[in-house]
Amino acid sequence: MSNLIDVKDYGPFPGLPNANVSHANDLYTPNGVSSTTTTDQTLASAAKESSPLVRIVGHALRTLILDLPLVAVLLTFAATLWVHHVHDAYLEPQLDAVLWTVARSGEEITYYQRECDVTDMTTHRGADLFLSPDATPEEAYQHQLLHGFSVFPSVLSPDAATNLRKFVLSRNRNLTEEESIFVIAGENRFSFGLGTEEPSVTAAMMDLANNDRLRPALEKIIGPNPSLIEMTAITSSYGAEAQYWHDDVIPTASAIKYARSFGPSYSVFVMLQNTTAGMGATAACPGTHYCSAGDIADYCEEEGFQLVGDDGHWRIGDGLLMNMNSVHRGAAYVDPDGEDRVMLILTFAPRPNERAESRKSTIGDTANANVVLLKTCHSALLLC
Ligand SMILES: O=C(O)CCC(=O)C(=O)O
Repeated sequence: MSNLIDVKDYGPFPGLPNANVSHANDLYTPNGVSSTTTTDQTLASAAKESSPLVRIVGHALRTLILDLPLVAVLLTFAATLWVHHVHDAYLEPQLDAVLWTVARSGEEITYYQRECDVTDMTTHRGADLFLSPDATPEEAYQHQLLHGFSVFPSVLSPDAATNLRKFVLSRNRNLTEEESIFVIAGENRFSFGLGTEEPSVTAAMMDLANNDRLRPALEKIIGPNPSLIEMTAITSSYGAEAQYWHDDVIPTASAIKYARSFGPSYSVFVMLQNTTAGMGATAACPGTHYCSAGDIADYCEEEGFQLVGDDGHWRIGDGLLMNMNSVHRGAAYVDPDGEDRVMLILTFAPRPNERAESRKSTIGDTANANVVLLKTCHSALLLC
């Protein structure tokens, strides 16, 4: 049996797998001696040559050239999907809600076109618009619903009013173009926004927020804890001409004709010094907050009147609560001996509330906040 090949000695036969050894490259020499040893030595020396450094560099190159670009593509794709989702689910509905279009104005109207004439004026006497100091919140509320103008006595202490007035006067004639706010008939009139960094502003806010007649009446009208949407000062000085009669929000884009689309808004004008008619005390045309058409400016010109009481004054710290749909104007300043008439203006709207209050801010052409809206109107082709 000497010519039988001993597997143990010579390795597996060609083509027969051996569970213990992988020798795909094994060759059998004519004398039966395997070349495996030679091949293994070659591989071993190759392995020795590919040092750890080469392997690390290889991995790094692969990561840089192949893996990272793939991850970047994947992340970009995921980010794009997310941005689309945020846009479609949140931003677009909000933009749609803000845009006031001709189609929406046709569909969403809730109130008929109400033409007013002079008989719609609720009074012709300034004193009728001043509440008595002991008026209850319910009486103040009913008064406001009737006239659209209600003067609350002493909503600001004389000290708070005087300090705030000093601050406003110190700024008026140094305002930059950016700080100045547009005001109708602007010559000899100044207006700018107030911020809570000024102590006299915060002191005044505390007085107003804690007033036990103004606050409950306002909350009865526009709901609890209303949002403050404007805080400015307007000063008029000798030579200021009468403004044209105007409302601060327009019927075609406000609660008056679109009660479900727009929230109501109310301004509070507080006099920071005793003010007379000659100093340009605000003029009112009461009852116009229910009007959406008619020769309103004409009859207000004839029958409108300035807000001074029977003693000829609108006193320091007295605050007018005014429905912004009410027609009014800053009167001419004609008293050469009068001091500057400084007025604090706060505007309130219902606080936005999920599922309860989603109506948008009204659009107008005079109030500070609305000037911004008006500019947006032009660029977004809104109906204004
Ligand atoms: O100065 C005032 O009394 C009123 C000002 C006003 O209504 C306005 O500037 O829009």
